[in-house]
Amino acid sequence: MDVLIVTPTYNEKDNLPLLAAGVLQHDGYRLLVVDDGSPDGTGAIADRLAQEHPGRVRVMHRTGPRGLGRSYIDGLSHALQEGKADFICQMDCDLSHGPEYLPQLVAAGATHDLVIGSRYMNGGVSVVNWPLSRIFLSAFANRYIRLVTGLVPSDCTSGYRCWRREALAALPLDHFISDGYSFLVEMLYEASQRGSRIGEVPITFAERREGESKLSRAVLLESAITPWRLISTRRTADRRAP
Ligand SMILES: Nc1nc2c(ncn2[C@@H]2O[C@H](COP(=O)(O)OP(=O)(O)OP(=O)(O)O)[C@@H](O)[C@H]2O)c(=O)[nH]1
Ligand SMILES: [Mg+2]
Repeated sequence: MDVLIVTPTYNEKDNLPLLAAGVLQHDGYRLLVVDDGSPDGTGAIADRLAQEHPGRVRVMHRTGPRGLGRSYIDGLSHALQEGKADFICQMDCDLSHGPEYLPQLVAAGATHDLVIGSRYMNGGVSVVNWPLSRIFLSAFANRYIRLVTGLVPSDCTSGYRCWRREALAALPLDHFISDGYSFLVEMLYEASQRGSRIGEVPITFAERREGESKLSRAVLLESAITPWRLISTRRTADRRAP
């Protein structure tokens, strides 16, 4: 079984070596780093890791406009073109997503097309070191998205996911519009529309210890609009259908 982990990076020089070690401890797991020309030299560290682990670590150096969604589109498209991996996972590089959960996500992939590492499976939210304001924001965002779109998973904004290759290949990656967290919501919505079997595995999310968050006002605004855009596109498509 071949598992490829795709992680986007922007200024993660201290976190990347730890994440790589956590991923590579699992047999058969490979890592694809999608770096957006990080000014802190993350790209060079990724190149060094690729040299140290030939065949297990690869690096994409992006140029042009940076962004989480764009990076995922490039990384996931590469993973699909390569055509080797049975499972393709997405995870943040800031160690908020513990690599120790990966085998559980992959195992659940035996009976699901998409498995989400969820912070919301125990009633409350499983996070370490989050300020109350962040907890409220995340809980509100998830309720809002579920209410507007009708999505069922408890954690629609989690960036920790494992896809069966075929389910990922069925998504219109090139047509996605959103870029921040919304990109994750758009992926989930499209997968759900295509009848993907979606499962969840509980995780505890740890706030980043090193580096800075890239959460911006523009990203939040996009997140507020995207659920409405997704359902209106759906309605238009329904009306056009014969
Ligand atoms: N390639 C690329 N990666 C990005 C970009 N913005 C964020 N990332 C990465 O995406 C992942 C999630 O970003 P974070 O900054 O942790 O955002 P967050 O998790 O929403 O915010 P925190 O709660 O502060 O961790 C990390 O691995 C980042 O390095 C970007 O523009 N390009
Ligand atoms: Mg983070």
